[in-house]
Amino acid sequence: MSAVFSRDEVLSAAAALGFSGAGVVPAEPSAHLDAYFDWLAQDYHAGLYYMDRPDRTLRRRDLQAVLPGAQSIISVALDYRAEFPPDLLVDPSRGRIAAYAWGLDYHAVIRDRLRALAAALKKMRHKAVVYVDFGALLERSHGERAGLGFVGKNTLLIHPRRGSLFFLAEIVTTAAFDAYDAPLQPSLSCGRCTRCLTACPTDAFPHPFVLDANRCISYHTIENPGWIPRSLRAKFGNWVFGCDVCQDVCPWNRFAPVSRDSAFPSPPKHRAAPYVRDLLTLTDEVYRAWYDGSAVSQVGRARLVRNACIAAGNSGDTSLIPLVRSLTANSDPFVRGHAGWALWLLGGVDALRGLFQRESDDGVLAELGTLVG
Ligand code: B12
Ligand code: SF4
Ligand code: SF4
Repeated sequence: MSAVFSRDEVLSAAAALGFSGAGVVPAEPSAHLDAYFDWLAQDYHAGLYYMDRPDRTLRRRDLQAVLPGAQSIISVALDYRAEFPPDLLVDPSRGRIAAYAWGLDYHAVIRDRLRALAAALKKMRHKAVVYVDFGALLERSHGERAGLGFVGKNTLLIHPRRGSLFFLAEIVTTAAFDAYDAPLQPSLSCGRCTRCLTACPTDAFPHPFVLDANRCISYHTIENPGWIPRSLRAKFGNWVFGCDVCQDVCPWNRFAPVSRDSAFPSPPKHRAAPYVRDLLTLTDEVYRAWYDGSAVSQVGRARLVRNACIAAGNSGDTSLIPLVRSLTANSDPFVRGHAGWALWLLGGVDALRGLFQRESDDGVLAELGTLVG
């Protein structure tokens, strides 16, 4: 077994695989573990129960639980910014999809490339585990240690020349390296800027550097499988999958380069800003044709239609009333309930007449009951 690997060689190999940044650090726990445990203690993880599972908290605390004998972490970044007409994104007749989901699903794209990198380590009989997003690893914290950026007040990892529109992923390995990377200079930071904190539509930052997922549009549109809190819905605007507001306002993203990676091309309109009308009538076939292979395919059609009901309500477009009304007979109770809310917003209490008689789901009845007061 080769004792020590060359840092420069592994970084060149990462660049050859298309990664826009890479760094190597010793396999030590995050210096901000306390911030993670405070976050859990405040229930800021909302319904992301996997964040609090004992086996997961153990792995975040102790990298030896991830891989016995772990010596190093290779952190990589992949830019995903693509060009798209900005006026279409803010058109209320269109739903808005977060930019990270416009291209191919990054989990698959990155996993395949990192496996190629890990194969070189395995060839030398080292162990190597590939992590992309889902793993029990504080990716931003390790990325920060590896010099891939600094943590902004919006909690994103920001690179001074590339902004924050990049994904992170890692290889944890038993291999040791001849040199290790260091964090960026401490002078690179948010300074006095607070734009993201004030721009967040739902006030999801209780403090700088801390996000409460219970209030985050990204959490609710992607991860929440059920009822979206009524008090937040009107603040969602036209977001139907994820949210980019705290990145769009960040001055560092003026420097975010357009990705040259074939996995993240300029998207067709339905990938970034589909008409709300089209989402309200989305069939399984069209859903598959439009979103197969993208991160949007992970949430399922019903959740996207539920989110489109909120965007329909927020659009103020009364021509959508017939489509929203027909969704109050949908087979999915969450679609029916959120369609009821949109109908109430667009047509008032009178528009809800007749819905109670044919409804049998307790959750939907409770939702409608609250709307009529
Ligand atoms: C859970 C999760 C979410 C949750 C919660 C987000 C959150 N802020 O915690 C939700 C669903 C809301 C979410 C949303 C998004 N996510 Co997300 N998410 C994750 C996931 C799976 C875990 C994050 C986590 O551990 N949170 C717990 C908190 C406590 O940890 P943390 O925010 O990472 O912060 C650590 C923390 C603990 O170590 O302390 C740090 N720290 C460092 N310096 C300092 C300084 C101070 C003062 C403090 C207090 C803390 C601190 C350090 O940065 C990661 C992937 C992963 N495995 O890491 C992706 C990840 C963070 N998400 C990502 C993305 C792209 C997004 C979205 C942009 C998607 C979208 N457009 O809708 C939004 C952005 C919202 C936002 N402002 O963060 C990327 C971020 C890339 C980047 N450049 O930062 C990641 C890394 C996925 C990936 N593999 O690329 N996400
Ligand atoms: S993703 Fe949107 S809702 Fe979530 S913290 Fe950022 S601006 Fe707020
Ligand atoms: S908007 Fe300002 S405060 Fe927020 S992350 Fe960017 S630089 Fe930091």
